[in-house]
Amino acid sequence: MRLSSTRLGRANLDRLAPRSRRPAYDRSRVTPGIVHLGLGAFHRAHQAVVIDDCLAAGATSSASSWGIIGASLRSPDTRDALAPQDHLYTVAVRAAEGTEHRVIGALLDSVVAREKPGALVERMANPAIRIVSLTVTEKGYCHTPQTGDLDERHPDVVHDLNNFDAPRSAPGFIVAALARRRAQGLSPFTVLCCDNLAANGHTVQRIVTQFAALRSKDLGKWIADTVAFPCTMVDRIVPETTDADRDAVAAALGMRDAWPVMTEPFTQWVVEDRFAAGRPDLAAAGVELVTDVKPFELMKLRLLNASHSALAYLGYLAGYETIADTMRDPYFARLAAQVMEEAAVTLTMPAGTDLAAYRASLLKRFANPALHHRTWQIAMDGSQKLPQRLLGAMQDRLAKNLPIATHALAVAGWMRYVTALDEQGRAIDVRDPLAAELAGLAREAGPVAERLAPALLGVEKVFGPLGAEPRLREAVTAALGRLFKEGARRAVETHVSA
Ligand code: CS2
Repeated sequence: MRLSSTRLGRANLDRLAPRSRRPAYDRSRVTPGIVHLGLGAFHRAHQAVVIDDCLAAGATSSASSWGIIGASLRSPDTRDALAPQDHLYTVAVRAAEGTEHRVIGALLDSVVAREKPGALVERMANPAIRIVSLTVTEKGYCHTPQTGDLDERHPDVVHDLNNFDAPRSAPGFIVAALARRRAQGLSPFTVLCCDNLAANGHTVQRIVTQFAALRSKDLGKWIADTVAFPCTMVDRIVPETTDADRDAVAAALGMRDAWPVMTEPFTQWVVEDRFAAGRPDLAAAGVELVTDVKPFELMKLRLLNASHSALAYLGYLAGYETIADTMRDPYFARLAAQVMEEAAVTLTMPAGTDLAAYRASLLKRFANPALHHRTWQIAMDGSQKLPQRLLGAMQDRLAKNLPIATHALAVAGWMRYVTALDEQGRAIDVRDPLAAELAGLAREAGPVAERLAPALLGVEKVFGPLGAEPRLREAVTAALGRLFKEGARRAVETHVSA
């Protein structure tokens, strides 16, 4: 296959292969209204697509004032890929039946925070910016996942308090920009968290106000009193882009895109309608605006993300590379269904929600053979993910005296994984802010469930007081014992067949 050397860009939009969609609005009239922190694939396949729809739906000049400036906190890679193509990029929507390509125009510009932190603060302080949204992953908030409080000893927090106008962390940027706006007598922007944190808006509000109060009590109070932090539930599966994906997209577009994003047909965004400085017409783009996001967020974290993590740890250990591979094993498909079954009774949904249909749709999405979503990718940062995905539901079930065996197997899968040695004795590349601490505990305990489980359950930052709960200790220790004895493949088979 000979691939075209033409590069996607403003001047080449007319030459795109006819079947690919392109921005359905005059991009030259779009002005920035949003700064997004964390310009990763997820943002580009989710919120940016919605904004692209808003820009296409709105005919007025106020509708075109919601373009996005994206900021990568550290790496210049996304900027380096997208700047030469005028920040245009492709979303490839993959289903078993085929792939659809759509070029997104909502991203107007990008900055790399590490290179010019002051310039990013300045852009966020510009009064045209009315929303600062975030996808910086769980660990990007510099908080303790178990309590939801700012980790005041986090190196980036310490750095940012000493370098207030040249911060590194997401909370540091938000506080510095809000302080600048306050000093200039400007109204604040709305802070829109789009990460999978429990009560994400409230959690980020707490983190940001705690951070600001360390700087000045008045600033903390001003933020608490005036800034809106709506909660959101975001959902779309977005695996990492590979070189093979780039080639496939180039063949379909008839030109190269240095960084397209791959995703599934499904997308959902539920947003608490509480914006202090206006918002685009999100409903016109299919966003569900509600007064209380909590039930939807718990539904998604405890059904989708919990079973995703269970498949990721146990599937990886069983030798499966992707979620779709894992789901092809009927025992693992049953495992995912059982995690959802255990979690479902901990949820209270608004009337009219069809949880059974939601669960069935998740199993179908996981099995999508066109998505190459690596178990290793989802296994990342487990210490930051476990509390909201698995531990909350376990706590609720224990309070009702219900068994927790499937969740315990998932937690044990995480424990086995963070030992950093797989079932063949090969090293696992564990990516987690606590990786070294966890591997140290695993080395000390050795491959003995009765020692390793209590050692890891004692990691306060992850388990908090729940780690000492006898029924949980017993269930997790027993599950880990089976993983050591039988291996993940067999332990899952035995578990779901019982
Ligand atoms: C996944 C999520 O990587 C992970 O931890 O569970 O990124 C998941 O794909 C999304 O939350 C789906 O909306």
